[in-house]
Amino acid sequence: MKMSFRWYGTGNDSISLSQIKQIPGVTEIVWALHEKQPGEIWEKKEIAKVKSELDEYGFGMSVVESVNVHDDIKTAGKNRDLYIENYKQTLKNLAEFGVKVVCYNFMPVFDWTRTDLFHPLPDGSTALFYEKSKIRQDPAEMAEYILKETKGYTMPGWEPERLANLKQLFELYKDVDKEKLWANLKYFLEAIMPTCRECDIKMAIHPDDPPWDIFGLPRLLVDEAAVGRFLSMVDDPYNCLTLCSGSLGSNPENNVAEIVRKYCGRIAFAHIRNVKHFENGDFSETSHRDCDGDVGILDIIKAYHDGGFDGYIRPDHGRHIWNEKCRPGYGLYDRALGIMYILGAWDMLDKQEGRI
Ligand code: DNO
Repeated sequence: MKMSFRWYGTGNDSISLSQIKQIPGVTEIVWALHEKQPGEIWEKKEIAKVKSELDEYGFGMSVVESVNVHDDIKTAGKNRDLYIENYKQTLKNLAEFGVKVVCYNFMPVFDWTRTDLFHPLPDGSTALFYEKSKIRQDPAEMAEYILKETKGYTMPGWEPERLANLKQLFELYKDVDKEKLWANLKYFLEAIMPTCRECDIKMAIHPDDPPWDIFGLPRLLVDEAAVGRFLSMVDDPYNCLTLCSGSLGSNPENNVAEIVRKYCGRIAFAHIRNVKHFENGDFSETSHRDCDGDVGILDIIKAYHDGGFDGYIRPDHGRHIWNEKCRPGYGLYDRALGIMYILGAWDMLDKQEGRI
């Protein structure tokens, strides 16, 4: 397992590389060119700039999160082949800098969705929260609220330029039902797999967050059956998963540890996030400690360990603690605590097996 930390880049993150360097065990930075619009080619000189920043601290740049997929690819729009060619060129450029895993998602219109970005928790901290009843309301109203609450940071998946055209975006997806979306995903993956093989880059899809349809839009990667369908639909070792425990785990029916056990060999990137469920269907994100949430963090870590997981892992969203001013879910302190929790459990398992 290789421990990583998501960083949004110089001038785009409240956290510095020198701070991350002091978190024990982190060897990789999960990065992206956040100013790029879906469909644009990532140029070598832009990638080289990030590499030189990371080199200064001895961090690897093996994982990109995300190279976003253009809506024409998701909807089989008229320029999909052009954007697929651009995607392949981006993969080739990334491969030259040692990138091994590209995380992406295939969610229509919205990426991850929450109704409150700074919800108060009983311990005085705040965390991301999902209130089911709010989702039935107007999506435009919600997009406006989310953008206002990002406190000046850009939120991946919630690019103001895209969301300004929300009506047109919904229009694009009006004839795209679940089966069409599956077919468009298959078309995309089959087109890029030869490039992935040639470049030795694994494509790692992020599950839908939350794992159910919202605002009438179809969502695909929602449970174990869907994960199985996805992996057999394009049965290629380069077609992999970003297994996000908090996304799948938002549905209490999903047993995330079981999914990890079943598909460990096809998980290229692990997101460890904890979530607490409420009876009315709401959920709150919590600390990474197993007993603070319901997804079974320790069972999940054990499942990775038993499966000999040697991919990349990162603590996912944390709470906002100690008055930290940071991007929602992506502060320094609680994610650093999360890393120590994950490494503590992992080291103990290694020790029990005489590996350390
Ligand atoms: C949220 C993240 C997602 C993820 C994308 C991958 O915090 O987990 O935005 O990066 O869905 O494309």
